[in-house]
Amino acid sequence: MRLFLALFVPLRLSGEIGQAVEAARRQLPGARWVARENLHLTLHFFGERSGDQLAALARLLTPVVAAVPRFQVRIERVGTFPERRPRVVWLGVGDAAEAGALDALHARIREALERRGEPTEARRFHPHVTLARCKAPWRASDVQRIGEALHPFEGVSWEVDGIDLVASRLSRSGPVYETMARLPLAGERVVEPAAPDSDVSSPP
Ligand code: 2AM
Repeated sequence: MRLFLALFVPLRLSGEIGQAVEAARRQLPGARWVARENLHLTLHFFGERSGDQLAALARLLTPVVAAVPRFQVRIERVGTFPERRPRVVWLGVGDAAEAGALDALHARIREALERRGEPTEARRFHPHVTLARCKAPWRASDVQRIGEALHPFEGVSWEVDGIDLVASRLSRSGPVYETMARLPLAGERVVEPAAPDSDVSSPP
């Protein structure tokens, strides 16, 4: 199976993105748009793996991810790549603090994979949520039109409380994603219950 680690856009927000891109859909000839329920940010792409390898990766990564505190992420910027012959439209991560938390999660995962001898990408992490892909490159005027169509979109943000180890199957109607393992981030800090107050009249 083809495996990757993904941060899915929560469904309640992917609808909002879907509405925002509705106008842009009409602007881009020949684009394949990602289904709302599939909108995600890839943290690592493994490629073809066996069931045993999947289990080993889940065992390796579960404690690594569980040590990372939850954080807010914001998806807002619109971009296209590659720069010269653009074929992908994506949404990028918001301000520096949020991008920093995501980078830190990515770095932890990458270190753990490298320690295990897993191949990782040499190039810099470029977190993005792919909206649409096209076989033939768009013209500069197409790219400008999509930028304008998506301009009113103000972005969506949410608290990241887990990531998914996902298997991807190709079907005639596009990729079908199945979460094989859910990897939760660190939970809320447990607050010790206050000792029973014996004297309710005492000042705070
Ligand atoms: P993309 O959104 O930039 O296309 C499932 O296919 C996910 O894995 C997609 O989000 C895709 O990223 C990413 N992906 C697919 N093939 C890849 C590869 N060879 N290297 C890195 N990421 C890949």
